[in-house]
Amino acid sequence: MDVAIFIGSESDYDIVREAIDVLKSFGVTAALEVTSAHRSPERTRKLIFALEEKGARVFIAAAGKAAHLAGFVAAHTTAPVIGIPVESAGLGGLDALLSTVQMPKGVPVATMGLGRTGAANAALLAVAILCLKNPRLKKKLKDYRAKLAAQVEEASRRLRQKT
Ligand code: RP5
Repeated sequence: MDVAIFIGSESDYDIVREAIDVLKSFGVTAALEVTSAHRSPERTRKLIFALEEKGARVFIAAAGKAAHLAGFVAAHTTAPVIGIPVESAGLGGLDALLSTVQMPKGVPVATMGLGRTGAANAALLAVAILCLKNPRLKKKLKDYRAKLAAQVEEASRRLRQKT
């Protein structure tokens, strides 16, 4: 297992599924755990150490509201930590975004954008980190980017024909 994914609540699963799908498409293995910085801090602490032991090289943490999960993980490991802020009722996710992004100097969290796009990008950033020591994975990431570029050209061609 290469990537450990934590979600603060089962209700975050729908968002983080996007990250799991992207990782799967790259053949990157991941372990998913529901664990909370606030509701189960001791479980979270133990899981960080246990999953590092099992080979996790990147952590992804998704949480909403006063989202301290990614920061909590970052406080317990020197592995790269990627945070996904999750939207919720009330403040619409701005609460989670600011809680995740505003880490104190010394303990960074790579904070993604909100929602499914943020989750997909979290997986892609994890892949980019793993690529540093995996040329085969790097080739897959380059192919993925080439596909995106081809889609842009194709969209432009389609619209040109309409105008
Ligand atoms: C956070 O509070 C979770 O990450 C979730 O996004 C939010 C709401 O949790 P539930 O009340 O749905 O369990 O800790």
